[in-house]
Amino acid sequence: MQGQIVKILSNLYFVNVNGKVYDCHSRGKFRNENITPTVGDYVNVDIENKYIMDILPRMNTLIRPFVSNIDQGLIVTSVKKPDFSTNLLDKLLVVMEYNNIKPIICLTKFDLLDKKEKKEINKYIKYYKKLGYKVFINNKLFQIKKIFKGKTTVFTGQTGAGKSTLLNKLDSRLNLETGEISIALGRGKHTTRHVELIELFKGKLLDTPGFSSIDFSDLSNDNIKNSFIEFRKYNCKFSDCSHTNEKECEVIKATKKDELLAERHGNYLKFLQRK
Ligand SMILES: Nc1nc2c(ncn2[C@@H]2O[C@H](COP(=O)(O)OP(=O)(O)OP(=O)(O)O)[C@@H](O)[C@H]2O)c(=O)[nH]1
Ligand SMILES: [Mg+2]
Ligand SMILES: [Zn+2]
Repeated sequence: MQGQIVKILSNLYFVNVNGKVYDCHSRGKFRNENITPTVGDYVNVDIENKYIMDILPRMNTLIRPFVSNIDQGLIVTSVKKPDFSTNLLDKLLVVMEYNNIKPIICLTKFDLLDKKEKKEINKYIKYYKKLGYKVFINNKLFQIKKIFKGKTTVFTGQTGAGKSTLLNKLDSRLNLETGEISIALGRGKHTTRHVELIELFKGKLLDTPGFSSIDFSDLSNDNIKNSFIEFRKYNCKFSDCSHTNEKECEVIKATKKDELLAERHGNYLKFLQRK
């Protein structure tokens, strides 16, 4: 029988087969082959003995969170507590672009901003929208609900950003655990401890544990460059221009003219140094 892994708790794999969930073990052969089953994997299962027999070919796999077969990523980003960071947002955008996952931005905790701070954040919203990314505020539930139909969407973002809170607001029956963040540190503690696939709004939604840093050491410099989508429209003198210090670089010129957000280009330079 074919099914999909919806949750993993230590060495137990919860597999949904035609709407019924079975707790299965994985076969030793995966370990030998160095394959680790992830949430989102389609698998062949031996229901009688509750064993995962094969993992079907994946469309894609993310390392952090460790999930497979994802269409789109809802990048949940707080504007305060933890403070808004273009660095983290751009990192997630790069990872999504690289893995052919459609990124969608969802900002949380707008209610904690004063007027001046809101204005500042609006500048970024405008920029990311101009790039073609959808940007939602987490109170626009009616609009957010529409994006899930027929898609597998991973909720990703920093710990304490409000991923589980948003899911609970989308459907109060979920009753997912959410956590107060430490005010003293302005940092979150991990509340969600495992990935869970939830069927909702005719789509599949994955709540995941947050993180405080992402490393993309497996991406080459070119992978990173190509994931900054606004760079694509510039024709630099040299087609292999790295957009770092070349004299005739159109990307650098555009940044100086404020056509390109200086922080985006700054993040690009940092990412090349894997920072
Ligand atoms: N003021 C305010 N607080 C929010 C908002 N969204 C979430 N929170 C609070 O932020 C804290 C963290 O929310 P969670 O939903 O647990 O965050 P998470 O992203 O799921 O965190 P992890 O599971 O650790 O990755 C909770 O105390 C929420 O009540 C918001 O829009 N405004
Ligand atoms: Mg959570
Ligand atoms: Zn260039």
